[in-house]
Amino acid sequence: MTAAVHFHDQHVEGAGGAFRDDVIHGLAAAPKALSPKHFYDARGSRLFEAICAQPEYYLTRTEEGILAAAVDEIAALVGPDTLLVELGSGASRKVRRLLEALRPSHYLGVDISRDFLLQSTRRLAADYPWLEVHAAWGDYSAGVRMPPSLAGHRAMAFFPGSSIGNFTPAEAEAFLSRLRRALPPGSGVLIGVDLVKARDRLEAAYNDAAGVTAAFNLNLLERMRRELGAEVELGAFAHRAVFNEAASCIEMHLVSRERQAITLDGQRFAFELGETLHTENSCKYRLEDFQALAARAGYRSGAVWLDDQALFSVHYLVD
Ligand code: AVI
Repeated sequence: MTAAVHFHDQHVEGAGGAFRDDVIHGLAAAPKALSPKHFYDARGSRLFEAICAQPEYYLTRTEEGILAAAVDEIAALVGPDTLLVELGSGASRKVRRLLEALRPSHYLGVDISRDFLLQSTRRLAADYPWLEVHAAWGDYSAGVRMPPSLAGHRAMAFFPGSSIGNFTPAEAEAFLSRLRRALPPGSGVLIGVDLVKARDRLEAAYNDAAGVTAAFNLNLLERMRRELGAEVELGAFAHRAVFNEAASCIEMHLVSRERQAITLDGQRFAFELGETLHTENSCKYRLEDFQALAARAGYRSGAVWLDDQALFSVHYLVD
């Protein structure tokens, strides 16, 4: 760790331990399911960056366009001398434009992928010597914890990419409400939310022609093999992403191509032909439904920006 980045170790158990427990629990469940947070080991984080560059995955570039157009307005709303907290900071690319316009006094990146977090916060510290850079290694979905040295700073949480969509609406509401309680009064949230649109467009974004999303999904099985010593046949599973209209979510699954089993720690988890392991929900909102959800969590809408095709929205929520 270089002196320029203040590191806060907030991971609760060894990451491998949490993964093992969740995999055993998820494979024993009916239907079988695993939290999407486990996608993001170093390889998964790199694959996710590659997904963001795929032509079908409109989310990233659309959100970046919205942020570029709105950044001065955002800076005026937020004001100077804030603490910018980035949730799921990953490569910390989108935040750069915000940092340059807002000139916050402090930055805190929170991410589950330790190596990725360290690399990206070190780069921020090198590129913005006027900024006090903090890195919290942990699972923000379990609740954001402010490092004691940063408590009391008026903050703006930046939660881009429609990662809120990876929670169910009930979980999203609980998450926002916990986030509001974790941040000092008067803090805001700048959050990217993907919008409901035609099925074809949505499904194409999660079934890119280059197969990057498929590799990202299948990487979960590789992680099981590599980190947990699971016996699993990668070629015996296929990637599937479909829009569940009733739930307004893209659902990702790993579909068993045959009758088979995954063996882990001496336990055998049988799969029927066609049976799936549900790996992700990516919920899509109507504008008014998301605003109502945020209101139930105690936030009012300070501003909302859309692209000209209304594919994606960026909301500034105020306490
Ligand atoms: C991080 N999250 C918002 C992405 C999404 O679109 O739900 C993860 C992802 N899964 C497949 N492609 C991208």
